[in-house]
Amino acid sequence: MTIKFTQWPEQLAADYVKKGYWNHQPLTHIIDGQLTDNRHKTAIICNNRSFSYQKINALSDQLAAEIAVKGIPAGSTALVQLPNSAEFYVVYFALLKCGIAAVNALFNHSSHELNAFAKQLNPALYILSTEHALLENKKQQSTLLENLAQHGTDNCEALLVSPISTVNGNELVDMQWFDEQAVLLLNGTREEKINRQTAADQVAFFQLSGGSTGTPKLIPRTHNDYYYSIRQSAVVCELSSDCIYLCALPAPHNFTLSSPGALGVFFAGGTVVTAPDPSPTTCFALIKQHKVNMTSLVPPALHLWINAVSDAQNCKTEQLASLNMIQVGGSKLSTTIAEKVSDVLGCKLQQVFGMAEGLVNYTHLTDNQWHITHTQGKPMSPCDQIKILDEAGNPVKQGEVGALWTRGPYTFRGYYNAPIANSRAFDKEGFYCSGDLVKQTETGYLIVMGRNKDQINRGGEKIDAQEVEELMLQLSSISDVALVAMEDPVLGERSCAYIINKSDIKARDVRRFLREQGVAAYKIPDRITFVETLPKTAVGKIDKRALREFTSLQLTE
Ligand code: OOB
Repeated sequence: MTIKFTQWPEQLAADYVKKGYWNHQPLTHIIDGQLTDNRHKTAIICNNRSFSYQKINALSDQLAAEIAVKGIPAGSTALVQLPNSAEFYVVYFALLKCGIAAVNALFNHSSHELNAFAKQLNPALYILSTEHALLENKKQQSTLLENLAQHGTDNCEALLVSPISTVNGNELVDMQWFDEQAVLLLNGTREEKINRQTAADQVAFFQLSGGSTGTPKLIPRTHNDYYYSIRQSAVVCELSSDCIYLCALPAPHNFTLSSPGALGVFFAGGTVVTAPDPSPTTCFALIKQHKVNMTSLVPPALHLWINAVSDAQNCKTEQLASLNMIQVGGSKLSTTIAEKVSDVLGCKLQQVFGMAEGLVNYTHLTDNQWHITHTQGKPMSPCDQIKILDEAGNPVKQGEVGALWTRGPYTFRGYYNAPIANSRAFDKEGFYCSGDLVKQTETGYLIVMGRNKDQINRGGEKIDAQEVEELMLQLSSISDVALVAMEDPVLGERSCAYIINKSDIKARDVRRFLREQGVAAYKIPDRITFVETLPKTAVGKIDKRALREFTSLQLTE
């Protein structure tokens, strides 16, 4: 059983292999590579527990064996939602070993998002954290868990993971099958080694798209393409086994997983320290305690870090003494903030402009200050191809703004099972339209200037406007609605809903309704404005550009 997905054309694929971009190794090779010289080195520090490479490998072997015993075949899919923790990586590698392709939901996704993923994938296995609020909702009949209750014993399995557990003071991972009382403690009881990995040119797992078409979309990532992006990221970011990386943003996100992220750090033989959130209070203490030298942040978190240090000078900089480099990406970083990083935080800045679909751009550590503070970096691979096109589809002149199209050895070729979205997102040559408006410097670096996709980038968290609009339209008192971005000094953007109201529904009713639908909190509109009409374009569509301009005028008044 293999998962269907859009493959790269044969000739290109052969070329990627010939040039060594694709090495035909499974993603678990990342850990295998450390099992000789580095096996006793600490791979992960999570709360008060630390796990060597050997331990992570053994735990994922044992979990893979437990999953295999349940009879879930290779080629199945799994829906996983775990917090930043060692368990996240144990599960990640275990599922790879079983040949089960996981979609890793973000921890702040709620039942609406999880249901949408489950509907598309029909997972044979759910892996959820017992600490997650969703499990509380079990009694409140969330559709997802109804699903689980129905299928839990026959069609699909569910594994519950307790993130923090010490049993008799041992490093154990505590997991429990949904339908069984017995707690499954991964303590080496199963000898069998499972190796049912999918072929390297097949789907290893799914990344999540930020979305802009109303339905959350899944991005198939193969071992070959993802492993290449990890190796190349590790080279560009000059990672070595000395790297001690703080994973403070959500672990499944493409930034913290592979750019170079935790997988890049494992590849280099370094150590990943997990943080439950990116706040200065949480992170500064972890940095000091574990001598962290690298981390990745979204711009709003960087903003908080800079403020925290500026407010309390010496004691904070002393806490950050080991920190050598902060990567910032996910949304546009202002030049003013970028310029403060080295002075205030005493470390280097690297800008990262990436996407779960593939292409990742980095500024390089050796770049001059202008490139580091004013650009979002250049494509990391010599084999990345980009086109910057005007509205008519013609290449813009060098330095002019246009839409970014890209293809290459680690940029996907199609969303999972989404032919209509794919026909719009790709051109005939297989270039993917990222929905970003960029210009390119003479030196080949990209500067992100805006967006032509219907999305709000709320401090790195992406909101698919259409998805939220469609939910609001389910309220019979709303006859039309448009969700647009409004500028925000901290988050960069927040969301504003313009609503045409048929009766006298209140903003709080709309928010309550969305919460009842199980929508992730960051998607609930920050501002709701009731209007008589919505501006329309010449072809009769809602004119979102006009609405955004109207919003920014209102904010500056
Ligand atoms: C990262 O991935 P996604 O899939 O959550 O979001 C991708 C989109 C890009 O198309 C762009 O619109 C925006 O996020 N973005 C940036 C940016 N980095 C991402 N916009 C402006 N400046 C930047 N530096 O966000 C992602 C994936 C891998 C590495 C880093 C970020």
